[in-house]
Amino acid sequence: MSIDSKNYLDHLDAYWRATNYLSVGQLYLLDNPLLREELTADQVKIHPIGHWGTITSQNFIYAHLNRAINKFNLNMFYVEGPGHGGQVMISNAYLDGSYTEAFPEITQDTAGMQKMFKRFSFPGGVASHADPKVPGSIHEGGALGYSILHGAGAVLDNPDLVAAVVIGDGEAETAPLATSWHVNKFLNPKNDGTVLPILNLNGFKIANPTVLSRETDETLTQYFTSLGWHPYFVSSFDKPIMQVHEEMAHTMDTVFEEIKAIRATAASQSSEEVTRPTWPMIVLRSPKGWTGPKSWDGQPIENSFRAHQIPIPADQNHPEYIPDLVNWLKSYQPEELFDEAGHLAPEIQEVLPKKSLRMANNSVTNAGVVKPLNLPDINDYLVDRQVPGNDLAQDAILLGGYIRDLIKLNPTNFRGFGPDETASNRFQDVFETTNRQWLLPIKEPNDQFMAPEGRIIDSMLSEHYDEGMLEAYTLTGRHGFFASYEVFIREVDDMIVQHFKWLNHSHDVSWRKDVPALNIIANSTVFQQDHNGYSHQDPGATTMLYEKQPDFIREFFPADANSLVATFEHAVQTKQQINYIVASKHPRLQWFTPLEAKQLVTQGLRVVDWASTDHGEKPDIIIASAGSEPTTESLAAIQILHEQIPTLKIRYINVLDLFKLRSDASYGLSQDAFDAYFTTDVPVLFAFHGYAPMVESIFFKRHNHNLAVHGYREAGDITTPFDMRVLNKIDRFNLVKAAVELLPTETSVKHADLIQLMNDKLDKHVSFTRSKGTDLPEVENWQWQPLN
Ligand SMILES: Cc1ncc(C[n+]2csc(CCOP(=O)(O)OP(=O)(O)O)c2C)c(N)n1
Repeated sequence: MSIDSKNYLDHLDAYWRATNYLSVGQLYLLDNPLLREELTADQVKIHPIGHWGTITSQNFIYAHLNRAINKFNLNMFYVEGPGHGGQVMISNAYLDGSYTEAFPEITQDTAGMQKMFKRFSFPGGVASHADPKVPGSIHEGGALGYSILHGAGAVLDNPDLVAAVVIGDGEAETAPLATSWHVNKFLNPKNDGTVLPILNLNGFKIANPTVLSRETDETLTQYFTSLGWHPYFVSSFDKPIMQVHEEMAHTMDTVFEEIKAIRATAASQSSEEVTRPTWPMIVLRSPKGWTGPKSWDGQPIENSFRAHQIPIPADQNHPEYIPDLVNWLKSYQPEELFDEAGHLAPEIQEVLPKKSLRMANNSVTNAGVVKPLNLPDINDYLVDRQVPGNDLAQDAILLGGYIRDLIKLNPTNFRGFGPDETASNRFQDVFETTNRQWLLPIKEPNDQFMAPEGRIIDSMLSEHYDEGMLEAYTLTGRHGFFASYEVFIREVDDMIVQHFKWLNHSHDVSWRKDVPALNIIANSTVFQQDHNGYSHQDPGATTMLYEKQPDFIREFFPADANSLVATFEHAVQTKQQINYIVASKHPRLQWFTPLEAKQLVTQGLRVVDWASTDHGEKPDIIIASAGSEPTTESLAAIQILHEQIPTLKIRYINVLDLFKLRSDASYGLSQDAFDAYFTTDVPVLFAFHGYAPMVESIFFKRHNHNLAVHGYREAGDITTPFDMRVLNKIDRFNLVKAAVELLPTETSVKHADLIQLMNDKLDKHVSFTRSKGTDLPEVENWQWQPLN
């Protein structure tokens, strides 16, 4: 049967009807899947839950993508922007056999179909979205807006791959999606694959019309042309269905010929020569709830917002509406679509792609081939200092050098993403080996480090780009990092949360392979924003992530360059987790030897002997810190305490991997191990980079509640680096005061003079900074003196 024949399109139409039938069945039916007997109330769900409005247009697109695969032998996968229509990918995967391969109990017969219907959006069953249990999905689609970015991240460094990205017209209104059209400026047509956006203008969202659907084709042509796309329009309105199939088939043919031509041109050029092609895209106008009930209760359903979820109220408790449901289901003529046993009729099966090209089975959607990274020898980067706390370095610069060489060793499966901040975050050494990928004209010397091919994508000021593309890059088996100002990671809180949810749920899916970690580097942190001020001061992503299930998240607070590089080396080797690394970029004192840095990474925390005076005995006080500035201030406070109260037995603990302290994490310290570090009763003064309640809540589940935590407390401003610490009371003087106050009353009253001395220092600090605009020399020039 020729793909271009009318006969083929008749079969494609039948296939489409079959997917539509299966999609309605999943919404409503518990049993009697092919209506071989009269449908009774107990065979209908009590609470049908899911979405209808998006389904048939997406099934239509999917069917035509299958046809294009057959015609052009494409390596393609599907991104379901309106992921709330989970039936789309399930129905299509079921018919092409991928679903049964993933879930053998869901057989391709009446019994399997019944199970598939029942478990959809049902307690103990599967989600109503394109979640990790859906073969072929890397995009859950519940949080609208990220579909193009996920498609783009997947095709980076996958030159043969096409991401067919269906975008809802409601989704198109979200901020991340609205800016995603510019992704065509960052994909290299020679080394990267193709994103084919298919915008479905079905006219409505949950309760409103959509903006783009009310614009004319002419206006939309101008809009998308100005964004660098070549839009093709197909409309299903006011014409026979077979004409719509013909128009869609013709459009798909044109689009894939165009893509082939773009690729052929790029193949004849060097990767440095290529420029941004005008990629094609498709706009499909179709009614929301297409092919479903036309109206209900005198109100339009098809082509209305009312089609969004469950269009008619037929359920077990409303048997009077069951005949309407049956009429709807039978309108797809299931008797023509499925044979006696419930298999898809053999002649319809001919429109399915061959096994290896099925979108639901594309290996790229299941981590692809995870190639472990070639790692540089970390010993070439770690700096061996004889004395701690005596010299300054910029932690991020050391890490930049490590990443530069990591990129050199892994030229096709490691990438860095950032919102215009790679240089600002002090990773500029990476540009000794690579460039920023950018397909628009480059104007040197006004521009710098830009080329059509480069391992850094940071030329779009969009945290959504970074997060979204990195997510998909890792979900398809590659490695990388996203570095951003700490505060603006909050722009993508929800994206990180959605990725966490993906990892959490994919954990339960036996056939899903582990994917490389999502590494987030929080630079330009709250205590390093003295030149930007309060708007740039928020370490709250740490708290937000703390609230999640800890098995998929780690938070690292390296206090110096050695421990930062050792942390990063560890992070890029991990899988199935989000690594949140808080990194310092300003000149800061350096503390740990290469060995100590590595031990901190493997153990998560360490008692630091050279900063402790307890000499194996029970300490009078434990001082702990997590983060660069908290560590410097804790150590400075220890020095003052030791000078002023030489008999005081202090234990200092540096915490790198904070969640090791959690009792609710599988990798957390046992209660005994925790007590060995922190005891059950000795006062603990904890200086923390983030908000204090997080550490307080960790300790709440431990024995020792004799705790004072000093962290960021929203006392932010544009001021000196040390004044930021003073304002938030994580400075050495306030820490000393807090330590004395934590000591038993009889000891602390003896040291009223020390409290007074600290108050004097603080007063001096205030008057000096307010008159000179800089920090006290005794603070700026302070160095660690070994404790005797
Ligand atoms: C970021 C985000 N905001 C709001 C919602 C709630 N929501 C779910 S579906 C929907 C309408 C989606 O419309 P559209 O993208 O056109 O999808 P379709 O019409 O194909 O269902 C909304 C607002 C959401 N899922 N995600």
